[in-house]
Amino acid sequence: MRENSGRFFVVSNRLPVSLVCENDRLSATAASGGLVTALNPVLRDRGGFWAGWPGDGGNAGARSVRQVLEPLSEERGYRLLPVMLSPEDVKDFYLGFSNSVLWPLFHDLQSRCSFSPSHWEGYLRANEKFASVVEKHARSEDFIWVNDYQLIPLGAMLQKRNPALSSSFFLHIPFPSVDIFMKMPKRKEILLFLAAYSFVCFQTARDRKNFLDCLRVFFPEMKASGRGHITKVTLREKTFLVGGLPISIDFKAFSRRGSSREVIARAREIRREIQGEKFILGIDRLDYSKGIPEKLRGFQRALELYPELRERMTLYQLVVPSRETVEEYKALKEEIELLVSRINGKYGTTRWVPVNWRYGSVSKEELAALYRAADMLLVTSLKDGMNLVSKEYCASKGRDTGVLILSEFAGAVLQLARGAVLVNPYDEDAVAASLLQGFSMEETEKRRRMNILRKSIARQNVFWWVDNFLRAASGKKLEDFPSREIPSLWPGVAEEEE
Ligand code: GDG
Repeated sequence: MRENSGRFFVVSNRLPVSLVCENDRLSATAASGGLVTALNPVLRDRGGFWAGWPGDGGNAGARSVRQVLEPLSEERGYRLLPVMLSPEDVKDFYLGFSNSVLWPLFHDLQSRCSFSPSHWEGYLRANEKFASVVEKHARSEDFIWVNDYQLIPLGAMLQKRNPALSSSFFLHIPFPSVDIFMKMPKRKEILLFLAAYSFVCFQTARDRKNFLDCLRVFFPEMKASGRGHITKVTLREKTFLVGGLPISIDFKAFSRRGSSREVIARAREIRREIQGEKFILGIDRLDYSKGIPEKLRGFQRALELYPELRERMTLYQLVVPSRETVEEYKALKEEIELLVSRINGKYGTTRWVPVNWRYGSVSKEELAALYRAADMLLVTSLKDGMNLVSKEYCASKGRDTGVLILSEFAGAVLQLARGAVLVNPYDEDAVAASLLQGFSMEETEKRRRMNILRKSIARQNVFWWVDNFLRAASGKKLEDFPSREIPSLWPGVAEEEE
């Protein structure tokens, strides 16, 4: 190992663990979500730091938080660094600018935005808190990797504090087209913050193009050059790189888990539990961008248009809790409940319940068994940065076949279009037709498509993604980083944080 080589330093809004304080006892639960699924295998492999907000339990006090996080860092093979946020920060930064402005707008759902000047102030204030933690622990040779829309200003703030700290940025959600981006308050500031990174990367070439178009509109003097995945941009005498790289999963890990004896046995059990010939699966976080009501309406339409499918296919929808305190999300949950009971009331029989749904999360093994058991996976996102669930489904299938029905508006479509059945989630008739197509697809055709999908995901897996990201950002490869090293805290920092 090279003594002075730089380390991985990942920063994201949430840590990969959440702290909860109940009856004065602080405990940690593993967080799930796309960002964690993608980055966890990388840090587990290479070690380094992961800085982020540990959730509301983080207010328990620095000493108790450290007592819980220290052993977890040892267990995971990388150091977890908490960034403490106040309730005010959570209101203005997290629920405010991040989730009431950037999230809906970047998902083309501008009518769901609510703008308020205090949101912007909170956004900057919280980013300064992240900057202060990163500055304390990072060295100039570290690879600082900032993730997602909550932390756009962080790179510029770090540079201001210490010009030797340069960082790269990955946006996990889509970047909107110019006409939508124009509607955002502080749009120029957001572009300039992004331009402060040495490398800014998006999920797809389309997102990258949207970003470059926005730069051109607001800063006509900017210069862009280069072909392929990476564009070189010069703006206000600074040069930085812009890329488009689709995030992925640890294909081998999903494939192995999906083919384990326990998972296969559990998948058989699930098949017996689910009534009907064909089992259709949906797995989504509770979020309006995922198009869950649209999925349910499409399923209902299939039962209406094709009576031959009744009593023969069952939808199992797992909805993973998210942003539960927000009114809009509570309303979405109620809408789902209402739609499910309407469908079941209208079409259910003594031997068949058309839709089963569960609000909660399941273990990795149960998730693998669900993927393995399902005849079809139905993804109807109205807009999605990538959608890892669709990749996990194919990776978990092993020798079994299955049909992936994929929204045209998920980033994953750019890679998976050749093997998936594509659908416009806004068109109920089209969703219904895709279900009929999946239902009646020949075994050989399913196998042909699944092979294409698996090959493409195996090739462009998460390590491919990280390697390309690192190469573009720093000219380094994954192996150039120290292997599984848990960095110690700077001398003095541990005491200071007490
Ligand atoms: C954002 C972007 C982009 C779900 N339920 C359980 C569970 N999960 C895991 C899945 C998957 C992840 O959560 C969901 O990832 P997605 O990519 O589908 O969606 P987001 O969370 O919205 O992710 C998205 C992603 O970032 C990465 O860049 O693809 O577009 O919105 O990994 O497996 N995991 C466990 N139990 C569950 O019940 N263990």
